[in-house]
Amino acid sequence: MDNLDQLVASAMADFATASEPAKLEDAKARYLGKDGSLTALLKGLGKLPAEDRKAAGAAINVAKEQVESALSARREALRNAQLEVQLAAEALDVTLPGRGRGRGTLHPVMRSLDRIEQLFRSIGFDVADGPEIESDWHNFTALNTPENHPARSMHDTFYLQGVGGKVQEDVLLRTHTSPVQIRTMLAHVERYKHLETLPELRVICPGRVYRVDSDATHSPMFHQVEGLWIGEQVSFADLKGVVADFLRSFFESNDLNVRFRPSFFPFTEPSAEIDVAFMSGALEGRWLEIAGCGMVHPNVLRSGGFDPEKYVGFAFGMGPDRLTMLRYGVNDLRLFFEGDLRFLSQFH
Ligand code: 2NM
Repeated sequence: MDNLDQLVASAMADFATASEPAKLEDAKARYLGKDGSLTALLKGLGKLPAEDRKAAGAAINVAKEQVESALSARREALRNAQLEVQLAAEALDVTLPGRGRGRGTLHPVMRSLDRIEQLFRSIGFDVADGPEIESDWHNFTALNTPENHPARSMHDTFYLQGVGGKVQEDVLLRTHTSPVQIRTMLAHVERYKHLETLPELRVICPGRVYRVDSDATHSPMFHQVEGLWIGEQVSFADLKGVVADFLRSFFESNDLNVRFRPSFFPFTEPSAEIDVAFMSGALEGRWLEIAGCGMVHPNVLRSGGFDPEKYVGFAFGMGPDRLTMLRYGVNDLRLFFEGDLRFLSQFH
């Protein structure tokens, strides 16, 4: 049957030119669908003379099988082609180098604190910390700061609010790390109360402190390191030696001038301001205020549980933020607290 062969050839050609699945299914309908030409031929079998029916039926079925197998071959070819396109679009270049993961760096102030701790540990100091939310007694009263001292005013100190938003006069953000010194003194005295003479107490207290103050050189949160050495024979000369030695180690410079200038703090008597002058670099020869210090006031020793008739001590306080600025040549304190990685990642 010539026209059956033609029909098969025409179906194959239509399938081959169907460029996408929907068009292929349209072409299939034209041959195998309800109104398709092959379907029509099968329906017409009944009208043939009985003796022709069997041969014609067999020939039509052969043609139908050929069309069906051409159809499924084309379906698979289109599916494969579509998969190729999708794979090409979603291709990953597994040979590209990874993006990597930054390991991060220590904050420059934390690097200074690590250095400071290491240097003081090497001369026998312990490192202590304590709460940042403090009682008025630990932050002021125990440190010989009288009831009407300006540092107690709302202007300098962050007081906490209790239930109902009412300010709690007694609860505050510590304005210095000295309350940790008080806590450490009390714990030391308690720990060694069975001894006739207490072992020497040498401790530094690094940490965050808070004051109501904010400009290019003041941040409402900043850092402090306070040191304390209590014993039976601790002198102002010891204080000078420890501090001057520390500063020369910290700045890795032996030509560093250190001077002590009389000053006042409620918690020390006598008290002094500590200045340094670098002998080279941008700040050469200029005296810079770097720390405060003094002999611990008898009232403070008593608050810490020490008998001021028997024990003496020195204390000092310095700002690691300022020390870090000097060490790295940073001129704006706020850079430390803005969290800008372009700045922070420069310190390794
Ligand atoms: C300073 C200056 C002078 C200081 C005093 C004490 C304590 F608790 F032992 F009394 N700790 N730190 C002190 C003394 C701090 O900072 C400028």
